[in-house]
Parts: sequence; C-alpha cells; structure tokens
Amino acid sequence: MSKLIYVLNGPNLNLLGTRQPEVYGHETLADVQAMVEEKADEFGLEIEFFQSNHEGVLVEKIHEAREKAAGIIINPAAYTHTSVAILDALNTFEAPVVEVHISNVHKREAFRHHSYVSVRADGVIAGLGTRGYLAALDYLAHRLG
Ligand code: DHK
Repeated sequence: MSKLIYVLNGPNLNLLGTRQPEVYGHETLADVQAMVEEKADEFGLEIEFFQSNHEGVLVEKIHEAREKAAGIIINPAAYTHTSVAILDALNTFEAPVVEVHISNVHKREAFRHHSYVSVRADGVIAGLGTRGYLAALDYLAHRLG
C-alpha cells in the first residue's frame, strides 16, 4: 500500500491565483493540487489535499492524519503566526512535518517572521512560490524511502 501524505492549507489559500498575485502568484490552489498529485504519482505516494479557513477544522484534520498519514506538508498561512493549537496538534503527530510558505515570510512584515509551527516542523520552505510544495514532497519521498 502506498504511503499517504497530507497536504494541508490554511486560511485564504482557497483564493490563490486571485489573492495578491504579486505576492502569491497566479496559480490557483487547484493548480497546486494537480502539480503535487502528479509529482506524488512519480514517487508512488498518495495525497490527501485539504484547505480550510478554520483553525479547529485544521486541528481535526491533523488528528485524522495521526491515524492515516506518513507525513504532513502544511502551509498554515496566517495561523503560522498565531496558532498554538495547530502547533499542539502537530506535536501529537509522530511522522515528519514540512512547513511551506509560498512567499518569503522573512522579507515581509515583522509579524510574519515568527512561526509557532516551526517549533515542530522538521523543515521549513519559504519563498520558492508554489514549487515549495514540490520541494517538501521531494524531501518526504526521500526521507520515507
Ligand atoms: C500565506 C499566508 O496566507 C500568510 O498569512 C503567511 C503564507 C504567508 C505564504 O507565504 O504561503 O504569512
């Protein structure tokens, strides 16, 4: 049975493609999903791709991943900078976690420089645009063998 990777996306990422394209690019979240699924196929991995604008829903999805996933790729979006709840949920997940940001948060406002999720993440990718999801998947594919 192939390994399942959860790709979780936080608030406002449903608007990718139309939301501040100068910052987040022109690809939609559906484009990102298609790109990630195609790459996962090459690696023989399965993808559960998910987006929510609600913190508790993301927490529950991480709980679900505890039983099902071999790894998590998460772009917590604004919750990166605010959510102890998402950090605590990720701390209950025992397999690898990669944090992805489309933009380079360190080139942006000071409030984006701190990440609660980075306290748990095995790796952090920022500023590679949506290719960051593929870099995260490449890492997990190799780490999971
Ligand atoms: C996405 C968001 O929505 C912001 O709140 C984060 C992140 C950065 C991104 O670059 O993907 O600060």
